[in-house]
Amino acid sequence: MKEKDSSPVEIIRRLNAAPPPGFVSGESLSRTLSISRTAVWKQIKGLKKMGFAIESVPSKGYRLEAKTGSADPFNAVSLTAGLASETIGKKIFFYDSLDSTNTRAFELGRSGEPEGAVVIAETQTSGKGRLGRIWESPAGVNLYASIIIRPNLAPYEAQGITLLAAVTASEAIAAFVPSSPVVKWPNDVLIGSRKVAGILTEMDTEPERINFIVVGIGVNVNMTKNLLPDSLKAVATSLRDSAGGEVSRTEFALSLFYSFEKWYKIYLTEGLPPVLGAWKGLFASEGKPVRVTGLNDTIEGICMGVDSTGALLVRRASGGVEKVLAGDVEMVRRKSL
Ligand code: BT5
Repeated sequence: MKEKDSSPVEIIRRLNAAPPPGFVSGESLSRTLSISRTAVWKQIKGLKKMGFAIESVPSKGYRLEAKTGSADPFNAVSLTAGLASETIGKKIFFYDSLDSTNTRAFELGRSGEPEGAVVIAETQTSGKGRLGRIWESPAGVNLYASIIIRPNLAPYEAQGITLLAAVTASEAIAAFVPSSPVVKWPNDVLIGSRKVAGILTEMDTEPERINFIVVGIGVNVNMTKNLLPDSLKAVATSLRDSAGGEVSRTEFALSLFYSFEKWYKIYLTEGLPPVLGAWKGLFASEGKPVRVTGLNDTIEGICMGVDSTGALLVRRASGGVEKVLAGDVEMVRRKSL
């Protein structure tokens, strides 16, 4: 396979790093990248086509205009050029459209793509939620990302990764909105009581050992309600709703990768307790009456938090405490218990 040309990323990196007033001369780009002036000019033309707003001023050179709205492209070049993480996002597979980024990441995981590879799509035609549900994935406004990781874990330990992803997504979201996000067990991130992000963790495993995990994260970034079906308009929200204006998807995705890498390193060195501690700090249902719909039954009771593996604990009216491994939680009114 032909190696990808790294010059577009290198040019954006240099323009991003240029001190005020932000100009970098064509001559300096040509010299530092060891490409001809004509090649620089062609690359700049290509980058403009990708959506980068680059100003060219004779005798001064090239400058990136302020990143706002349409001048803030979201693609593999903008992401790679801004990457602050070492492993997560080092390899980015970016698509205009996919059925599901998780499905593609799974194929890539099976063909040996390394830990940290990320699949992103501008839209998903069959975005997946849990248990066969649909993740609405309108084009060009949100983040649909799947991260491949290869931790040395037993299958039963994978629940921890879902909690880790929820902590990560919440941390990244918190940096872009004024209100603090909360988590709903096991995998939703909410602003107020509305869902802003969902996580779908899938794994390729043998009985004793996980081969790889695909962590699918869907975040509503700049989506407006008119892009959602009526049934979700009152229960979903986006960063834009909360921030009161557009959020850079590139900046957000980079911050998500950075947080993910940070928490993943903590998890690999210290285990689940610190992740669980952070997750508990975001969990708003403890001590509250809940109804949990599992695969086979529904139970109601008081939420007692989670145990050391991340399983949900619910105390029934009879006093017995149930441990729930999978299901959906909703808050209920106390008098119905
Ligand atoms: C989830 O499932 O919340 C997991 C969502 C994971 C999506 C990501 S996107 C990247 C990667 N590739 C994929 O194909 N999937 C992952 P669950 O807990 O089952 O919630 C699904 C429910 O959330 C739906 O039944 C709707 O009620 C609601 N929903 C669907 N789309 C939504 C959206 N964009 N925003 C908020 N809520 C949504």
